[in-house]
Parts: sequence; C-alpha cells; structure tokens
Amino acid sequence: MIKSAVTIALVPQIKTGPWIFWKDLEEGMKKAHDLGFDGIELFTPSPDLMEIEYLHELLEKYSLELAAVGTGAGKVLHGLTLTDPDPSIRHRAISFIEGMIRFGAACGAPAIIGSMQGHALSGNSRSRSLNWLKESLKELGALAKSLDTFLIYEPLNRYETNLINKLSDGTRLIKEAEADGVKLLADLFHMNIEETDLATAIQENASSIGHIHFADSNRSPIGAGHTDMNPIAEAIKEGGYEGFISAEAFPNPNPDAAAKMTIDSFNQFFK
Ligand code: LER
Ligand code: MN
Repeated sequence: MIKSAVTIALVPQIKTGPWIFWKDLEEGMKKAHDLGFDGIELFTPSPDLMEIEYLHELLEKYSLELAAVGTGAGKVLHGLTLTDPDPSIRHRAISFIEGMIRFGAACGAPAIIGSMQGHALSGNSRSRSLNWLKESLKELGALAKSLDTFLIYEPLNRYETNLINKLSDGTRLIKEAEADGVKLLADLFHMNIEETDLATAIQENASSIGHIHFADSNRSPIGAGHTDMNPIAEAIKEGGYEGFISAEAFPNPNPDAAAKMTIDSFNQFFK
C-alpha cells in the first residue's frame, strides 16, 4: 500500500528548512490526522527528545504511523558525518545514527541518512570517502535489520553532496556495500536537479526504493512547481512501490495550506 506522510521538524536551528510543520509535535500530529495523512516523518535534535511511550500514545491517539526519522541534526547541530577524515568524528556519527535507528525502530520506523553522508573533501580521495560510506551503510543497515526495520539512504543534489547524486549510483553503492538492510530515498526535489527523467529513474531503481520525498521542482508542495507528476506517479505505482510518500517541502505559503495542498495531490495521484 502507498501511504501519505507529512514532515514535522522539532529542531529550532533548521526551522527554515523544507519541513511542513515545525512548531509543536502534538499540534502537527492533530493537523496531519485531521487532513487524513497516514503518517508523520520526524526530525528531532536527538534520539531522546521524548519518551518513546509518549510518542506511542500520540501515534495511537491520532491514528498515525511513524513513517521515518531524520538524522540531519547530527550534521547540523554537531557537525558529524560518516565521511569525515577524523575517525573520532566518523565514530560519533555512527553512534548518533545508531541512536536514531533505535528510536525509529521502537515505533516501527526506519531512519534516514541524508546530509550525514557528508562529502569528499579536496585532498581526501573520493574512493576513500565512498568506502567509509559503504562500511557505515553495511554496519548500520545490519543494525536496522536486526531491529526489524531498514535504513534509508538518500542521494542528494550536487549542491548538498558530491558523493551520490542519482538513484542508479545509490543502487550501485548499496550493492557494492553488500548492505542489504538499506533502501534508497527518492526525493523528487533532488531528482529534478539530477536525473535525466524522473519516471525512468524510478522504474530503473524500483526494487531499491524504500521511501519517497514529495516536493515539486521548486521544493514547494507538489502542485506549486513545474514537475509533471503523472508519469512519476505511474512509475511509482507500476513499480509496485509500497511505502510512504512523505511531504518534505517548504511550508509555502504557510504550513496549513502546504499540508492541504500535499494531501490533495497525494489523493489525486495515489488514491
Ligand atoms: C533530507 O531529506 C534532504 O532532502 C536534504 O536536502 C535536507 O537538507
Ligand atoms: Mn529529502
């Protein structure tokens, strides 16, 4: 089944990022429920922002699933990446992500590695960076698998990483890493910058995709840019995708309108 989700960010330092709701967890969850979303995707500063029991209660109260948890705060707040040349920073990055994997898994959700993949620095060979990334994905994917979930790895556009920008390179990376607990995140905004054709990229990588970020060409909610969703939605459905399509978009013109626009687009293309 294809399910809808909306992002809630609880990290004040990234309030200007592409997240629909960011003020308050319960308020965001109530709004998500009232609009008919199936789940929420959470960005927290750390794995222990709230008691798991409290989150369980709220998820039950508002009939929502936890779609995924983001790990970006590890980079934004602590400067941690999996490809930092300093082994102690790589080690702390792994520990941070392990915590987030356990946090998500306690509610049946995968964690996402996006900006924490880092990038290859000049003078620091690209293959060395990719090897660190592969080793980390293998280790963290195995942890996720042991907790009955998976790990999500997200190719980002060229302005955010110089490691992996396209889905097909992500599929190859996971294979080379033999990281079988890892799936790819197809973020339509990044794909709009990097892929030759979004629908073809989705078709060709269908078996690797485990999560989708739903945003238009300008990273506003779907419907507010020039992405042609028809062939993309067809490719997602024909590829047998079963997972969340989650609104990671700027809250334009405001969070409530962006959430409404997103669920209307989701219902138009996926119901
Ligand atoms: C995270 O999912 C993402 O897409 C990044 O661009 C956020 O900075
Ligand atoms: Mn994304």
